[in-house]
Amino acid sequence: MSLTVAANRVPIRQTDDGWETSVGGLTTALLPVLQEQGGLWVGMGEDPDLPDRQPYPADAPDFLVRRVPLSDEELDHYYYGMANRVLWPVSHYLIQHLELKEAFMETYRQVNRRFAEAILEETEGEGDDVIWIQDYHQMLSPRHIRTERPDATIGHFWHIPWPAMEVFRILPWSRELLRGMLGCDLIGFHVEEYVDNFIESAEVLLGANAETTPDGGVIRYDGHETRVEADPIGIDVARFQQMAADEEINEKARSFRERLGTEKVVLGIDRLDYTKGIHSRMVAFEKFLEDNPEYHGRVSFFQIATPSRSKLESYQQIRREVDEVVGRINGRFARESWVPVNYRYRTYSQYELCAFYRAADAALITPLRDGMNVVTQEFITANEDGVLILSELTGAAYLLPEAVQVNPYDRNGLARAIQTALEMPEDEKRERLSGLKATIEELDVHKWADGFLTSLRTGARMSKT
Ligand code: ADQ
Repeated sequence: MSLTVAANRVPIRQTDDGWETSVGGLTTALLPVLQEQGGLWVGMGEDPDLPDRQPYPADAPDFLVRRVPLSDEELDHYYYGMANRVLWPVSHYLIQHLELKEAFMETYRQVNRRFAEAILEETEGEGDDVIWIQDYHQMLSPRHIRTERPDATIGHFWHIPWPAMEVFRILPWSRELLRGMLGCDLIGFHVEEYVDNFIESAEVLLGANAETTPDGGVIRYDGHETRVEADPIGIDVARFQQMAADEEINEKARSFRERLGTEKVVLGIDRLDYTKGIHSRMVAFEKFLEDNPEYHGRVSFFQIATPSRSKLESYQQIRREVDEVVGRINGRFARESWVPVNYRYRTYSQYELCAFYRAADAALITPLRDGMNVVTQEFITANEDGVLILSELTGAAYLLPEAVQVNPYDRNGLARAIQTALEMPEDEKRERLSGLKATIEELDVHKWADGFLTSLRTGARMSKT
């Protein structure tokens, strides 16, 4: 088998020491497959100085990196426009951020077509070769490929929520986008609820014929069959377990706690995105401090937010709002050496994040909506004795009943959950965490990739134990 991956970004980056593969769940899962079997990775080209075709690694190539070069305006409309100002907010039910501009869709069409052309140029489509497209940046390319090559094997994994049909249909291009997706043989989502929403969208908006199966469903449209199924993504469990056992990381975790100087540490780690609920979480922490003066001086909230999509006004706005609420809480409650909210606006290495995960007594992971949320899984794997407070509006929540689940819009409920977490008896904490760990081990990202590719190639999902 030869594998073609199409994702928004290519999996390699240039550093001062040369080229290296980027860190992240998707690359961790797919690079071993590409290295073993050879193949191709297609992604956007943002820098005109980089080649369109780059065999990697240069000295003994395992696979080919193919860039689809984009002009600044194309990047603006396709990526910052259609992907991030249309598909992202609508899929997360945050339609106040929706900017429905025809020019975004026009460029999205062109860029999707160019991705499809790059794939067709570089592949022959023989035997059991497969094409695996990732995420909401490429909804139309499956149909282009299907039209040119009716026998191609095309899969797609949708990493964010698929919204309720009534929300998806707000998009003036909802039918065209769905038709694009239905060029696939298999579409994977994190959880069954998204599968159900997708099936309903296809039935109602396109009049497609759908049948539910034990694994998800089969949609028949325009003479083609598309299977849909839930394949929840995982993390590289072994890597996180290994980091968690590393003495240096444990030393870092201890010194971090000492520096904070409080009995209890509550942690938040996210991309700075309005879907992640960082602002509401801070307001809930403020409420917790209001209601529980006995915790003043005894608990610190440590929030890390990675800069993300910072060119966009809505992201600049959430940054200002978070800065403001941190200032307000600290201005109100800080005393002597105690700073209630510690906030870092920067990126850390996975190694550093692991030390924070180990140090925390509780993780506050409260997105307003999230396809899965893998920070949850990283915390569960790396931590030994903490409590997970998890938004019920995440994909992860469907899989993790042992978490303390909260509605992220419920400020009082969230404030009470913080108290519950900080006062939870040791044996209950251990019991919950061991249930959570068992689930996360099953969700491993390598199993996820193998499972999806097997299902795509054989037309049947591997049986889950
Ligand atoms: P994201 O929205 O990016 O992913 P998430 O699943 O939480 O969300 O993954 C974030 C990743 O970024 C984690 O691996 C985390 O460690 C890392 N990260 C966060 N803050 C960081 C920091 N300060 N420094 C360094 N790294 C940081 C999308 C969907 C999710 C879905 C994933 C995978 O929105 O719902 O879980 O894809 O399918």
